[in-house]
Amino acid sequence: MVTVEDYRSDFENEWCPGCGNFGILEAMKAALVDLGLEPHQVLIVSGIGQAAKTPHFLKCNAFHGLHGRALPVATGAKLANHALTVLVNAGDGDCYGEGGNHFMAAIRRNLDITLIVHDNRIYGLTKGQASPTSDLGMPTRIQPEGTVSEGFNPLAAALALGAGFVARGFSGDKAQLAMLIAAGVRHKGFALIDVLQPCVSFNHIHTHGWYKQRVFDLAAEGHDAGDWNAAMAHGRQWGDRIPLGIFYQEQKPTFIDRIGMLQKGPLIDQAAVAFEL
Ligand SMILES: Cc1ncc(C[n+]2csc(CCOP(=O)(O)OP(=O)(O)O)c2C)c(N)n1
Ligand code: SF4
Ligand SMILES: [Mg+2]
Repeated sequence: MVTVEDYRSDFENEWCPGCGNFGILEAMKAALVDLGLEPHQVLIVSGIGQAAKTPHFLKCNAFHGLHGRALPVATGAKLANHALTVLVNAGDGDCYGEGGNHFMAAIRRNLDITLIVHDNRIYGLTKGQASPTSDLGMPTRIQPEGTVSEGFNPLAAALALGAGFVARGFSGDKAQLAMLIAAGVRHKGFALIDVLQPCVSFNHIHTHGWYKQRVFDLAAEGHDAGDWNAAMAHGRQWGDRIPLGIFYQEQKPTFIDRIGMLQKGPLIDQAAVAFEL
């Protein structure tokens, strides 16, 4: 039986003490164990950033690539071997900024990939510039008078693009986050889990305590995850009360369902390749 120990890596971890990334890493391990997945069945893909170092700290198949380019790599890997469980770890800058177009394309394709975005609302690795999810007017080390762009809302954008699984977790609630990650992996199709992640070094506004005072569980308030309009309304909710949980879930045909030759099994097991739709 697979255990958390099977995923323990010996890589040295230099995330700052107190960083929310630790909670996400623990929740990922718990989810993979809960799913009963052996490390050889799992591929974790990332781009560049503090979040993107996550695959180093999990002992399974991993690909650490270029900034903003995790989703194209994950797409190729999933198409070549769709028997693999593929997860992506990305930062808010990595996924919604440099990789924004790939985010849109991945939702539209609906490949069976789980995307976990470590949303610290800042560029952490490059020491504190505003990211796409930094709110309008948020002061940073580089923009002391505040950002001059509107913040990007990933949940509302994903819903508007037709995503079949849209969720938000919090690194400070590992049990709920592990549940959300496992649900995202179980969902057949593209799954977005945006994770509120404090960056203790460069985001002094969205701290662990700031989130603790505001987050609430959508499920406990009777939210119907099949109701797109309610999901969108909660997706736009921010401020004194911040919802967590599964905002929306709908089963749709995946990219693999739509391609005839992929029905015959993973490409890596097929001797001759003749493309047919
Ligand atoms: C194409 C490209 N542009 C910019 C950079 C520099 N860069 C590296 S990490 C990073 C920001 C990372 O922020 P985020 O994705 O939010 O991850 P975090 O470090 O906050 O986890 C930037 C701008 C790069 N490596 N490649
Ligand atoms: S800079 Fe921020 S995101 Fe990066 S390790 Fe430190 S606390 Fe975490
Ligand atoms: Mg970031």
